[in-house]
Amino acid sequence: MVQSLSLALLAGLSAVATAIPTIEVKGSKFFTSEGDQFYLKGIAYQLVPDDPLIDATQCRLDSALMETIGANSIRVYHVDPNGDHKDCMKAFADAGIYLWVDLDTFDTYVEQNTPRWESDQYEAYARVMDEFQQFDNVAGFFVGNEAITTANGSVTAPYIKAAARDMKAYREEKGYRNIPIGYSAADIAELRPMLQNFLACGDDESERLDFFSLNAYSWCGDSSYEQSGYDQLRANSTELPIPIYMSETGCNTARPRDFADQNALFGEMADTWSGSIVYEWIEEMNNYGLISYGPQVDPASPGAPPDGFTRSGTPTPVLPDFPNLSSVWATLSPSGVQAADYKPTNSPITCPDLTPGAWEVNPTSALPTLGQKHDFNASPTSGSPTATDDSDADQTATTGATTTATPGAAADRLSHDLQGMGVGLAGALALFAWL
Ligand SMILES: *[C@@H]1O[C@H](CO)[C@@H](O)[C@H](O)[C@H]1NC(C)=O
Ligand SMILES: *[C@@H]1O[C@H](CO)[C@@H](O)[C@H](O)[C@H]1NC(C)=O
Ligand SMILES: CC(=O)N[C@H]1CO[C@H](CO)[C@@H](O)[C@@H]1O
Repeated sequence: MVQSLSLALLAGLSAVATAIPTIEVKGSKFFTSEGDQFYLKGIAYQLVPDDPLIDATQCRLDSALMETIGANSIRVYHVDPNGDHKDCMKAFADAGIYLWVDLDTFDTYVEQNTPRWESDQYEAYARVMDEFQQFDNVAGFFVGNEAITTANGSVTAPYIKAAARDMKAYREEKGYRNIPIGYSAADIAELRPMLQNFLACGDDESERLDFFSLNAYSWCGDSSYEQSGYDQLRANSTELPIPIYMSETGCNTARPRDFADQNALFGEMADTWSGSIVYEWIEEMNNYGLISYGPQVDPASPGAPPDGFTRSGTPTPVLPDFPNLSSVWATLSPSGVQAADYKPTNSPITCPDLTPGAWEVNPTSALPTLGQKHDFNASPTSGSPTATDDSDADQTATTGATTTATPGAAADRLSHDLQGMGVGLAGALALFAWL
């Protein structure tokens, strides 16, 4: 105990003395500012709907436990730009943990029923960037999470790309550090690989994402690199000029979870992919938790949390999931390449062809400008809302709608959970008023 206390003190001191290196993109990989390749060992972290990075005590408890299993990243879906995040961000930095955070808020995210990129969105995204750019352990921003949730959602892609373009421009204009800006996609088989390629395509670096990431739940239980389709995910990413990683993974349909996909991500795929974020830290109704803050209680009992899942306190590992992830990660630490030795070889890629019923974005159209909304009565296009030819758009949209369940189905459900929170913001806030 004495020994671990003094070790903890030493760790605390050295954290004060040395700032955490920042994360940057070079070619198709992430590097630390010290030149080491960076692979995410991440965990999705959203204890409360509006902002889990306010309660410093909680952040210290959680980051300390995450550090014991080698996590180096958390993903947070919603933050309040007006909150004070200094102590939480320091707690995570002291534990060597980076933040990947969504710029979109509950009422401003780009979504496929009403694709748009307008000033209320721009301003809300900018406020989150203004707050979080100050922290060296912010590794990346998302301009959206699962904005597209069905096979016929491709017309929304240009709005995602426009959001990234404008947020990159805002970052330059303000003189902020080059914090990577990307997107987190639902895994929709019908849109592979067009969506990732569209968001990464073109010669103009200022118009493409800095990274792409995928929420994939296709590796369940006793699967394999081939059976899960991960081999295809790798094969379809080798030409990508930007980094790619899994922004959610951890299928839970087969128990216990053994996180065997991590072996592939940090093994066969490590030349192309940059690691993953495991879904998720807190145990709640969806049963993806790595830890809990105590046993579920009867929601009807006095003072009980609305869903029975306590959302703060001392984290207790969920068994055997937590130790399983710990032991898998312990064996995986690809060294990758050093930035100085890495010469990016992937050239810019061309934008996917317009394919009615499959990918309804014209590769030669300009991206939407700020203030633009999608007109579903107009044609398949990425550009002008008054573009012509909708003769086969309606017909193909119908074809697109007959999509079958895919590995993305699980991700879709998660996204619906999250979007449900978004749509029912008032409800969600009321739900958490007891906190
Ligand atoms: C890989 O790309 C091909 C087309 O280039 C596509 O048919 C296939 O479904 C893709 N696979 C995955 C897993 O994305
Ligand atoms: C897209 O498909 C969904 C079903 O997956 C359907 O509800 C929706 O109306 C379709 N959208 C368009 C624009 O056709
Ligand atoms: C990879 C790993 O550690 N798997 C373990 C997960 O938990 C089960 C049940 O305790 C063990 O049998 C596995 O070996």
